[in-house]
Amino acid sequence: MRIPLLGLVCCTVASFAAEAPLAIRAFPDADQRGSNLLQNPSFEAGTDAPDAWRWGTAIPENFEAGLSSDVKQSGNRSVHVLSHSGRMSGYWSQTVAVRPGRSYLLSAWSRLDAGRILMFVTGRGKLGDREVKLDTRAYLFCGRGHMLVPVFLKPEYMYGARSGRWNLLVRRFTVPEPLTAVTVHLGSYFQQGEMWFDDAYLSEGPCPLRVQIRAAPPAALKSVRVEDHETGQALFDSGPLPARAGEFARTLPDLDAGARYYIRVATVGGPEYSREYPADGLKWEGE
Ligand SMILES: [Ca+2]
Repeated sequence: MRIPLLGLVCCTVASFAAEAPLAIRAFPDADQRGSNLLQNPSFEAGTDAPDAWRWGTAIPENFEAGLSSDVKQSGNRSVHVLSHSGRMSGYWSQTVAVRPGRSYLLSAWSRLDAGRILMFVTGRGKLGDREVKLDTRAYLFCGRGHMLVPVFLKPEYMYGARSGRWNLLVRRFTVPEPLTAVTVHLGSYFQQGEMWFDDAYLSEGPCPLRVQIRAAPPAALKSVRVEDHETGQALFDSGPLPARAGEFARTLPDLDAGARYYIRVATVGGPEYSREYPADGLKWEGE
């Protein structure tokens, strides 16, 4: 699937005190990879529920789950999960044919207004007598709704995703022998909350990172740097951008969209802004 580049709701970057006049977006460049292995990845097809996805939970009455036309990142719809309590988890799932031994990149855009998201991939098989399991996870939580917010803690002091903004979930994983199918799950993990998902993407092999930055005048871009999340080493440096540059858009073929980075943007006569990729507060678990 092609992740639409235009018409997206651009989210601004938080500085320490106020919203910055910059929109920074980074995501897997699906155009460079071509096919999406997921069906109905933007949740546009279906009447009561999205085609090709199934809803699963052990306590159905704990959830409201379905298509949403009010909140979407692209097209006309997203898929929605409202969890009334933390008693149970619930997920939208889809099973996909894969090739053992190959590396895959899974990503999805999510809006989390409260609660905890879990995006995970599972698979199970037997290699001789040995049971083989795949269980790889990405968690994202939101400080809003926490019992101490906003009375004792300001929302911006809470670690985790900011509510009302589209966040990118990303996970790279390798399919163990002998699995030929895996199941992708997007949903709520044992916490009261509300969330939406849109533009899921699963592809085999390497996938480059695309970075798009837009400055609202009079702000202008000076330079863009992408750093390794762990070491801080600069992996890409644009050098000085043209005078009064308002936009920067580039696919970085050497940077894997399945890894973690800091994107740092210097502005002309203004502060430097930074953004974590894939999302602030995203936690990975498993292979
Ligand atoms: Ca959509």
